[in-house]
Amino acid sequence: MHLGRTTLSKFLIQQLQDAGDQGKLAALLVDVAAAVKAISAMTAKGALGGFLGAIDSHNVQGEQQKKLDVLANDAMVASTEWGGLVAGLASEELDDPYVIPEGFPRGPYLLIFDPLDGSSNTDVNVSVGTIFSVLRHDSAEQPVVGDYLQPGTRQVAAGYAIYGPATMLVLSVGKGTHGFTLDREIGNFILTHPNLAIPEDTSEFAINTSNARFWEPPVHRYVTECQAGKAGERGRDFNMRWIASMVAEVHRILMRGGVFMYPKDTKDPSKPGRLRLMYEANPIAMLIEQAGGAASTGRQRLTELRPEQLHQRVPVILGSKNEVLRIERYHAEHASGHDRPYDSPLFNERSLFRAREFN
Ligand code: AFP
Repeated sequence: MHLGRTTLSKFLIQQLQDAGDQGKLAALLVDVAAAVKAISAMTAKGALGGFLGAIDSHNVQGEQQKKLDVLANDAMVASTEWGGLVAGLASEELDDPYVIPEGFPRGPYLLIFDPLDGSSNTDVNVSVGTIFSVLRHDSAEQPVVGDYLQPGTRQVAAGYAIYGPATMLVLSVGKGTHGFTLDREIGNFILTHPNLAIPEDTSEFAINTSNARFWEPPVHRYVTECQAGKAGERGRDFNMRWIASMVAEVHRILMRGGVFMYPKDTKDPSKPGRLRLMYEANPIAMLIEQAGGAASTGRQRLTELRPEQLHQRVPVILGSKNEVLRIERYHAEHASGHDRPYDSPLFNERSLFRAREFN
């Protein structure tokens, strides 16, 4: 790989040459990249483009939509609906899956996306992103909602764009996680961060601490220990970040390690977490795992969760492997009534609750 020279298209041809789908997955990812360039151009214009502010409509989540939410969604649909690569689309901004219009051929993939994640940050000029997930649909039939409800382990590709000081595309087709930087002058994504690897340990955590009163005990235990620093159980100081834009937090973790938590809380019992499984948690979890990190609900590997609804929410704990393992252990110890150090007899070889072994 020639750093600074390999384009996204060349990289995908190399990574998918044995994929056996006549290059359709590579072509779909190139179409997604085209939508990302359009969204990047809109976000970069800010107030000058007339793209800021909210509109008088709400999405299926009941959230008021920003102009850019809708424009980004339109860009993703317009770039991918026509090429004969997808059987259907699903979006945070669309109540139901998008049916490919008559006259456009259908293809073997389902594309699921959050067109603009972190959009509450657009009006304050903080980095936002687009998150996407690709699943297979091998039937010639029109996909129904159930066809989208596949666990994250079935993803054939996942990625995000981050619209920051630079626009970057970070993606995986199951062979590692790789970062590309947009060269605006020539309109190409150039490979700048091949084979991203998350450090197994970290001293940096990200969580919205204003929700502390709603957290479950294992999360309280973990955050309290981090805040206790050198004098506490962890014997070292920790740093905290919260940007309120998941893509920005995840990008930092992929660059230097860390742990991101939007855990289950009691703030709204009807919601087991804030983040959505299909188009936020699962694609990000694939990228994190492909970079050597871990992604969990706190109680199980996130990508093994069997989806039940298209817009369902899920608790998310992801990042540096050893910290995610520790938080899972705290959940297991709490479940067994042993919120004590790991040397409890319950956690010997015969234990019922053992931390997940990462191979
Ligand atoms: P928006 O897209 O509504 O801004 O939500 C962004 C997000 O889903 C995720 O990107 C952030 O990590 C999280 O919400 C921030 O949530 P809080 O606003 O509760 O901190």
